[in-house]
Amino acid sequence: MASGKQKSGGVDVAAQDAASSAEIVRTLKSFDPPAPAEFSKDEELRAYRDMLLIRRFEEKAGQLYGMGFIGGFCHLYIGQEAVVVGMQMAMKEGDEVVTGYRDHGHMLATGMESRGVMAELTGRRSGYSKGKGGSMHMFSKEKHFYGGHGIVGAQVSIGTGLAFSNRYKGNDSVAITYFGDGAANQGQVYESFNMASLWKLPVIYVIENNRYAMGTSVNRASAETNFAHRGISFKIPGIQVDGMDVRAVKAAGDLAMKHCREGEGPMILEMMTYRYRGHSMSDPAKYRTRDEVQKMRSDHDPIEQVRQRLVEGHGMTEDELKGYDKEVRDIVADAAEFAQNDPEPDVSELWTDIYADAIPQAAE
Ligand SMILES: Cc1ncc(C[n+]2csc(CCOP(=O)(O)OP(=O)(O)O)c2C)c(N)n1
Ligand SMILES: [Mg+2]
Repeated sequence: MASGKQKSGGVDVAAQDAASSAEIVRTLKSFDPPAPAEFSKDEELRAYRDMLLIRRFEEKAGQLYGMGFIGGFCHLYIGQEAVVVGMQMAMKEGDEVVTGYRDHGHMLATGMESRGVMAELTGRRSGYSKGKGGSMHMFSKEKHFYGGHGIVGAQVSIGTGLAFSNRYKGNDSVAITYFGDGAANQGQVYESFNMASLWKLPVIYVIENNRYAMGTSVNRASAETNFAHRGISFKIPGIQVDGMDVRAVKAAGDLAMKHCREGEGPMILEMMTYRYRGHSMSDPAKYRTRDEVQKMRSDHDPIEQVRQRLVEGHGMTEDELKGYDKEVRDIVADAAEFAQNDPEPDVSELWTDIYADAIPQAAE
């Protein structure tokens, strides 16, 4: 159409375009993915133990589900453990976590008790929501864990709100907001991105790209499959991270925490990860091959990577590692035992925890 410099109502469109493009390039280039963190033996051991706890807990939850002790929805996190554990290692007291429905790993990583999480799964009164919430609805104010949300993407605006609250109060806490590759296509994600960037809110958007949303692969559902670039229009920098390597996650977490705490606004971390189990407990698994799953397990397992480094790099013996395995198995066995024997909630609990203030007529 027009050639040369375009003018529109006196506005220099070409100059605006150039400025905006330069800004986009700056946003993209401002962060190179950092090298994986150097871990001491203690840090490797912490990562090993914390990831193993999540793995064994989830395996047990899967068994209890099969035995009929757990009802309703249950989404296992097996395979993705390095993401929450690496991020947790980069956090400090007061930082908040919010996530979707694949949430047991996030809870355990924040330090919530295995007994309380398992008892909630079995619908018992000592569960985190008194047995009335189940897998997707647990919270812990003490551990700064804000759920557990079944509506895909809902946690993104909640996490942005947490960050707004931190900014308003003038503290230096960061809201770590986890969501999936599928959730990344939700509209409210982009409304949140806009506000977070505009107001420079301290929020880290951790996109757990496990390549599938239920049975739909990212390539079938997403026009742009590089989720680290999803913030470009909002001037939010993003990087892709090897989410199967807990050291890479920790290094990226450190970088993003610093960015947020220095008042630079939000950041996106796209974690390249993989779930080994089905989307939920009922999954026909027709959308991927067994070989694909097997290859991820044998070549990239996050726990095995740490195990190898502990043996080869830190001279730990198999017997020493078995001691950690046993400790974790004992915690999980205790939680399972507790969750099967704890009583169900009393019928009167049907009327509690519905409104902030109890309604007298309801109690009658
Ligand atoms: C608003 C909304 N739409 C659809 C669903 C049904 N649903 C549940 S999980 C899911 C897939 C989400 O995938 P992803 O965000 O990649 O997370 P992942 O399960 O891989 O952890 C869908 C579509 C829902 N719960 N909420
Ligand atoms: Mg997914």
